[in-house]
Amino acid sequence: MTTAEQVFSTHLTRPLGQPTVAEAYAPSNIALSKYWGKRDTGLNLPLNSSLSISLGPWGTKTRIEPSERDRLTFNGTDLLAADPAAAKVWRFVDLFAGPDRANLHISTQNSIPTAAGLASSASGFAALTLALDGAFQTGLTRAQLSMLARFGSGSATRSFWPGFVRWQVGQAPDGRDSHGHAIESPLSDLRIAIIAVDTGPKSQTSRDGMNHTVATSPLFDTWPARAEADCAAIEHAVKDGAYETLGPLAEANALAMHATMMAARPALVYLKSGSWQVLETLWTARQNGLSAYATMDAGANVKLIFREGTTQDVLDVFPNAQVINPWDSSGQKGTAT
Ligand code: 2P0
Repeated sequence: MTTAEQVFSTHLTRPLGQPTVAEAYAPSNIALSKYWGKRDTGLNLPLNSSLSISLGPWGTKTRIEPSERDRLTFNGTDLLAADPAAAKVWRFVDLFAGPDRANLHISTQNSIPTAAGLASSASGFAALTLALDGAFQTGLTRAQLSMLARFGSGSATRSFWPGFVRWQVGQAPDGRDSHGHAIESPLSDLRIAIIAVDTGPKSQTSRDGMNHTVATSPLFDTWPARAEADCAAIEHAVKDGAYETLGPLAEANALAMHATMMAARPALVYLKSGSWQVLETLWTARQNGLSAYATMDAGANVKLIFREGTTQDVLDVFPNAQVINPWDSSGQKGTAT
């Protein structure tokens, strides 16, 4: 059985050498075709492929520098090593840089507005992986870095490129072919709106929720094949610029994921009454001609996809929506402190 340590040692020369100062940015992403369930928890391998759109300026900037002692600063505040989020980061840094690595100061800054209620382990682990790559000059390809970021968080595989990205499920037992790649598309006018419903902590982490759904939901048997088929159909729509195919497929895929979670025992329900209100408002507006579609992740907030020309119509229905251009790279400016 392959271990995470063996995978990292296969791709990275040991010892890695002395680090230099490096900084990197990665956007968060939202899946249009979801990842929910693992075939291998140790190697964090998914049961199906998934496909996402990046969140442009909403992401994470991370700076790494050599330091006398290990130090992790998140949004300007130092985190104790025992903090669960910090422990996850240091575990990943140890995997990447090896057990005898130099001490590091890692500063990370999230540009995602707290009020949006979107925590982002995806952009966090992608930016950390890119910063480690810069600090140790590994020479790995972006696909290899995406594959390694999977060990921090599965959705991080999709945060290495702007725009549409597919995380290929892969076949190799050690997961070397389970990573992201960019998908070219004529849909450069696709926009995302975040409709914040609840900004508090979620009821269960994605990781626990996923494992609980796989273990107990009687609907899960049909999920991996359905999700793989949805991902293939969504990829075709993305490549063909077929927005009117993409939107309904993405919404149906998200609802199928939530139905599968809700069938778990006990039920796993991330959506709240406010989420349903947004969906009902959207569905009514759609009957009246609005061309926008919804997707929801492991939380109560609703995200809409639509074309740039529809932005004002979306804002008329949802005045508090925060609109994002997935290809806006302004998030790369500023410093990680
Ligand atoms: C996704 N989500 O495809 C799905 C849809 C949330 C709902 O990927 O266990 O934080 O670290 O691999 O990546 C969130 O799960 O989970 C996620 P791990 P991750 O975006």
